[in-house]
Amino acid sequence: MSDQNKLALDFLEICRIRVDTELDRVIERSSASVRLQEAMRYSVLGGGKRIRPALCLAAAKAMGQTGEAALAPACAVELIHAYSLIHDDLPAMDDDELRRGRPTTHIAYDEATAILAGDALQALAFGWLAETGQLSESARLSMVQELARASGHGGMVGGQAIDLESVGKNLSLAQLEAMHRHKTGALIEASVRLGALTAPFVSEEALNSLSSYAKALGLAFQVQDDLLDIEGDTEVIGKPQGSDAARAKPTYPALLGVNGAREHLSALLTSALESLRNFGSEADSLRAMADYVVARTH
Ligand code: GRG
Repeated sequence: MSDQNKLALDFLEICRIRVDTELDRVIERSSASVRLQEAMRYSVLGGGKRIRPALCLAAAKAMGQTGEAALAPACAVELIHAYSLIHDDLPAMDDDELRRGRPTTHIAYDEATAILAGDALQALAFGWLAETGQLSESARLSMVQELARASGHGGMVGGQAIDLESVGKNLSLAQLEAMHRHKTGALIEASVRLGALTAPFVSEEALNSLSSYAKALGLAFQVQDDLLDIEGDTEVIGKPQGSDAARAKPTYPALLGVNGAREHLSALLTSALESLRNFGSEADSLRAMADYVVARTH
């Protein structure tokens, strides 16, 4: 394991403990029925890498914010992520029975409870962000706006809609990237921006650099996800675009070939790291996270 990867894994573990402790406390305190609360806890605290909260905390650190102020936005982005996974797994969407090695929420509970748990987690994310005492009123308002943009029709939900509409179509690379920029990229970018916005002062230039970093990283995340998806499915790798398997879901390897997708991944990593060129060692956790995202094995 490279030193960078060790750094990222240690950082992720520290973030996981901090964030999970908070998430557990806040869900416990919620006024949901026992069953709904259980489903919320099951979906949020049952594993997961915590990439988004770690990016949020790493961006805060890069801006000199090492206190507790970034904890609420870090938890909020993880709650939005958890809600998106619950809804994505539903029969009307991807219809998956397993997530993180366990039954999906609608299998472990039932469909209605899963929908409600997702809805409740989304509302909890915005409420938490709006109410946190660690941030000024204007910072909270900016963050709520950023998170709404990233998770709604102009971001994650919009990307999911494009994804559903593109099944069976041959997308160009530009169309594929546009879909991923919305579906997964927007929340990853929001995670980084929210973290940065917890600092008392953030220059426009620093925020733009962090956004560029996050945009490249968001796409890199998806390329690596596509590569990991086909690793266990060599039949799909061998199928040319236009075959049933390639048409079923547009992916980077289907468009660029496996080697092309790997080259693209490496170019995105270079671009993400280059965006941090004006930052010093305070951005080392962001650098380690970028290396981790492209080298991850799950
Ligand atoms: C249905 C509202 C709604 C949105 C769906 C982002 C999204 C849109 C769905 C997520 C489902 C999915 C499989 C997206 C592809 C990106 C991906 C692999 C997400 C999983 O993220 P990780 O790897 O998950 O960070 P963990 O389990 O580690 O938290």
